[in-house]
Amino acid sequence: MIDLYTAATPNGWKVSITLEELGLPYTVRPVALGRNEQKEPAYLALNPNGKIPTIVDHDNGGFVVFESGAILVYLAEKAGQLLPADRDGRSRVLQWLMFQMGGIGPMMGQANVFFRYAPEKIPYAIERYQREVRRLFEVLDGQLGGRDFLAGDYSIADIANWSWVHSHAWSGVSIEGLPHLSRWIDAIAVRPAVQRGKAVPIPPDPGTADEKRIDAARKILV
Ligand SMILES: N[C@@H](CCC(=O)N[C@@H](CS)C(=O)NCC(=O)O)C(=O)O
Repeated sequence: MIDLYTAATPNGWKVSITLEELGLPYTVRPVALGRNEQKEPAYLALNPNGKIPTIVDHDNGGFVVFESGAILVYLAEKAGQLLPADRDGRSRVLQWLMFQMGGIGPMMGQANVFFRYAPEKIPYAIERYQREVRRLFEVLDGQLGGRDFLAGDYSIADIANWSWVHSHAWSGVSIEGLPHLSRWIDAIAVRPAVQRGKAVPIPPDPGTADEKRIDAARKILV
């Protein structure tokens, strides 16, 4: 059994979607980011960076993995799926996984901070991050032209990027004029495992979701 320490955010969904796709049993351990539980000593002992997600694999002597990209690779290798075994195929998937970890995630994260959460609206910062996110979306669109998925078969690279990109509206970045990216977002969204993983840990309440997200994010950012 695997313990998944998570919250309802893109980096958390990457892992719950991967676990669902792989059919690996897991127990959800919700971490209340708004109450800063991720900075408590017991959690920092698992994840020195004080962020979600983290997994503890009790089938492997309680082995702990933090950093969502590393967790995805660990799970895919454990199950022997969603990451090719051959060197070139594996490298292609890792390239697009790193693209998400080093580009899409940090840039969309900053776009969200300045567009949604910052009490002071700074046009230069909002435009800088939104422009960079749009540029990265165009790179994804180019890669998806003529292929169904980012790197061969459906893989952890698709899961990692999708978990962020599907919420482009929250970052205030349009996907208009990017037909391959739009088609890929829709195709992944209807996968049953993706829908189950996206509902972890708690499906957001549609009525108050925006205010709750902004409120929780502001508490973390102070
Ligand atoms: N590079 C880390 C980033 C994780 C991350 O930023 N997690 C956010 C939620 S998406 C978090 O825990 N924020 C709480 C905080 O910063 O205190 C990963 O990919 O695991």
